[in-house]
Amino acid sequence: NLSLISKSSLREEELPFCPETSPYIGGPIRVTLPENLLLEEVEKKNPYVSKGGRYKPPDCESTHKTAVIIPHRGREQHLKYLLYYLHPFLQRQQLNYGIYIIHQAGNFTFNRAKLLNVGFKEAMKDEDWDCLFYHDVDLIPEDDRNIYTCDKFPKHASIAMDKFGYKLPYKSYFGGVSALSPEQYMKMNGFPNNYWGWGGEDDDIGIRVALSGMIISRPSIQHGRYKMIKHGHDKGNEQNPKRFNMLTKTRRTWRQDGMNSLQYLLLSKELQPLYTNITVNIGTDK
Ligand code: UDH
Ligand code: NGS
Repeated sequence: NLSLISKSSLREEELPFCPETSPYIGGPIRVTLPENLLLEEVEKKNPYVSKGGRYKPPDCESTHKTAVIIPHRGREQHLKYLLYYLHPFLQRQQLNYGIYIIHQAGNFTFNRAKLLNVGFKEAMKDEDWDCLFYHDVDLIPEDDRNIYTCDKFPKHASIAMDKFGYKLPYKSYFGGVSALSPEQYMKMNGFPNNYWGWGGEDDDIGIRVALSGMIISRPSIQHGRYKMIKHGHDKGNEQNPKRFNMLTKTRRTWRQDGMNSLQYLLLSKELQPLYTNITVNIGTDK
């Protein structure tokens, strides 16, 4: 039906821009983890989310395009709770957004930072995102005013986590949730690919920010609050004994190791109802 098609495209062109501050944003969020929550219920609660976990405000044109990149393996329970909170949270902010799960295939040692590099590369093939949020699966934002857009400098968002008593554990901490524009990301050659196992990769990323001539931006301590879903160490993500030594060398390695040396094998890309699932073989430590 031609007249319908032209009508709907006209409507889209005529949408006004969304206001600078969304009228749907509230304050603190009381995070609880409902027992027996099903992914189907999360789908039902988010009827305006389209295939691959994409959303645009229906009544205005968003001025922000944000991709959320989540490194993942074997944390389906956490993922379910994160999606339950994150979709409505991002919709209240009137963002044009997409959620990507970067799933590490196989049982080799986990590599969070390399998965995030894959997420950047794959997400940018889909869309000209102007901001990418790098988001641990177990961190749920606790305040609506923690806006998921990028700042002038790389942003560390999870500055007040419950497990650290709602303050930074140390001054240069850059773990959990961070946000960079593609320009900021490329300026620091992305993230390191060589941190296999737990620890240090977030510190390396923080060091890269400084080495590439930028500074860390942070939300206010009242807004950057997160609840961490409690868990133990994962099998396959044992502490990386090399991390301290590697961190002394970042100054020498960051230009060679990062986006410009990233290699991986894309195994599948599925558009699930609530997220795009990218499954990848990232190899293993040599
Ligand atoms: N991740 C996975 N699967 C894994 C390992 C890590 O999905 O097997 C992802 C996930 O997004 C996670 C992130 O990588 O949020 C960071 O890993 P992590 O949550 O294991 O790291 P964190 O520092 O916790 O949060 C480490 C275990 C702390 C145990 C404390 C026991 N009291
Ligand atoms: C530091 C780690 C970071 C880690 C942070 C918080 O010591 O990777 O602790 O850890 N750096 C090194 O090991 C060099 S946590 O309390 O969440 O387990 O993110």
